[in-house]
Amino acid sequence: RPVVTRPEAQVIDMTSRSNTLADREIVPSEQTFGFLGLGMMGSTIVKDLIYTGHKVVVWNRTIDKCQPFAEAGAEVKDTPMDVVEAADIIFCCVSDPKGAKDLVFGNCGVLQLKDLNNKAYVEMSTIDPDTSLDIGEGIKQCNGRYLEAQIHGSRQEAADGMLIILAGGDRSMFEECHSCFKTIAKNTFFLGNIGNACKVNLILQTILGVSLVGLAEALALADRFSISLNDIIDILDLTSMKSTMLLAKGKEMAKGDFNPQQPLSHMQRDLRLVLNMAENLDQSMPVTSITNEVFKHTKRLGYSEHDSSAVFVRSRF
Ligand code: NA7
Repeated sequence: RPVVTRPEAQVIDMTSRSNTLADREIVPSEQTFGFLGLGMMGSTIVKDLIYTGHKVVVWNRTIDKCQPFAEAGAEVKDTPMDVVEAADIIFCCVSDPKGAKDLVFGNCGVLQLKDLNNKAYVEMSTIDPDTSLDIGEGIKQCNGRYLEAQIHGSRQEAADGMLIILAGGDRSMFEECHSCFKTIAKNTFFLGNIGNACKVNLILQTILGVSLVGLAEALALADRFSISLNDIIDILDLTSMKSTMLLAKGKEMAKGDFNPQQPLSHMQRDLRLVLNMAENLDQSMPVTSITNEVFKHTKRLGYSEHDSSAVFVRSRF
């Protein structure tokens, strides 16, 4: 079993802006935007929202992470409920469905306000359609409006303002969030009812997860033959199989550089959500099931916080 060190914590540089923002004409909405969750994705998004002139109110469970945003002009609140009181449109971007539900239904959560007075709640955390329906129902019962806006892309794509937004739910909110989405994403899609965007996001994650495991196994075999992994990637680049993702992840595997662009724990969470969805439909997904097992095992080896490409380490055993 290899010695595993945690990847270095990434630091948000409040002074650097995504290059693409210079080319985009963004007229910031006059509304006040709340933001719950300042992890890697949340921080990167909020940084650019502040930069493009949006008025932002933030909260994070670990309060220290709010400090740079306070210095950059955001208002910091003590609880999610306080953020909702102070904002018109509230974004949530936390690790998983449980965290997303806690922030809405939990202690000091959004619904403690009882009457949301037409405020708009946008769920950006990666969640399954059932969780999204539950959250949407809770928000609407308290006179709020709800949009799921799943963010598809890596941390680097977030930093470059090149995410893809997949949205479902309240169409008017989709329009109201336009200046925020234009700040952080290269494309936005409105996919209809609540749940649709979650489904599409998880389907894309299935393609990604299965592809990564295939790539890792193939490169591990090359390694056993002592064939240079860089040669394989160079040749792959000349074939019709090449893709930005396969080439980038292949290079990371060859270098053993697993700096988390998308943490392995998030990839495995997504595959778990996919398999739960499939289970409810009696949809057979044998390859995805095995892919999930491979990621689960890699997690057990200590690679949760590394990039999903660390799945290569397991394949080499
Ligand atoms: P990170 O960098 O792992 O950050 C996770 C964030 O979620 C961070 O702010 C956490 O707060 C927060 N979190 C996690 N669980 C909870 C609970 N139970 N309550 C409140 N806050 C919580 O993830 P990313 O930023 O890369 O990704 C976030 C989402 O965007 C994820 O769903 C991706 O798929 C898309 P902490 O700072 O630890 O106190």
